[in-house]
Amino acid sequence: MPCDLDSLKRELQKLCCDAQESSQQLKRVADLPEAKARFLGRKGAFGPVMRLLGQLSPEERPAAGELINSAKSKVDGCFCEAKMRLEQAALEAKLQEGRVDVTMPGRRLLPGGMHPVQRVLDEVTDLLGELGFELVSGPEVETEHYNFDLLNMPADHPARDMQDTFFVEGGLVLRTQTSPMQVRTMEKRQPPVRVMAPGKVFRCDFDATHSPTFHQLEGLWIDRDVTMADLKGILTYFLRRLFGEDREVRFRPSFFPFTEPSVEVDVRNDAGNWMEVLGAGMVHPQVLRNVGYDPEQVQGFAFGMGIDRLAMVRYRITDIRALFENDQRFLRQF
Ligand code: 2NL
Repeated sequence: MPCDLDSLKRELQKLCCDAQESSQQLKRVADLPEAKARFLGRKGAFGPVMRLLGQLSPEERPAAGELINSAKSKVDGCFCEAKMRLEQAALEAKLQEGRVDVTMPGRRLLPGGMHPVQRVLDEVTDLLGELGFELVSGPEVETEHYNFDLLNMPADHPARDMQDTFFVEGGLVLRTQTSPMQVRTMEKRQPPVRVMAPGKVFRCDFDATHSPTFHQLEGLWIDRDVTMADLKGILTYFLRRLFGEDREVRFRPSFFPFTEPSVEVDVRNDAGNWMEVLGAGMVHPQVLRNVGYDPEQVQGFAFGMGIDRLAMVRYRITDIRALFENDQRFLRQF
């Protein structure tokens, strides 16, 4: 090692050159601390130089110290510069990677449409709500007790046949109508009871006019003196609100096991044809007894309608399958 000021200068110059070169060759921020330590660290290249100080004469030492300090800060400056350069490069790379082409055309948003079945259902529940019917809903998987027995359809009744009903493990069925919900409501409450029960129902039947899953809404009004006249008045008003003020409405005698007497209700369409839209009747005394009511004290009417059928009449849809195939070209019309 040299031991005079001149050779110290030369040595420091060489260190500075080395540091500059080393810092300029750095490629990653992560490598920087180690490279810097090789010069300025505890065991770095400046160590031997410091030891050299001791060998100089006391007169030379202050000047030598100054030279060393200035060299150190030069070296430090080299690495500072390198750090800035590398950080800038990393930022550029990151920006480049996440670049967004703001001139690209956007994705087209297809407007959603309300399904015709939901539209009709909303309309019907709004209307019946105005008339004082409260909405109730319940399970789609039912016991045979609620789906059939309490509705006056005993075990040997043809409606319980395998061909119509989906049977589920454990003696349960997929409800074939929404009446079980009305039965459950009557069991829980005392008259007056005025409720509507909309929902999915299930029948083992599948062709152009039948879907295995469809939508039904039933209504029920029980009080001390609800009569067949109320049934006719309310249903006529309801259908005219739905299909138009001057719509012709017709009641035909019919049969259901859970009502007596029973009717079917038609409206005349624009082509002059009668379309069946409702089934209804005075609740059968046996059904009233089954839920713990006294048919000598209370009576009332019930009605049921297929919402899918109503939507088909309303929107002149001829194939029921259009309602659940979810073809965008069809649904977009609503
Ligand atoms: C139809 C006919 C109907 C009922 C449903 C009912 C419910 C209870 C008691 C008595 Cl809890 N009846 N519901 C009555 C008559 C007809 O539906 O054509 N549905 C699509």
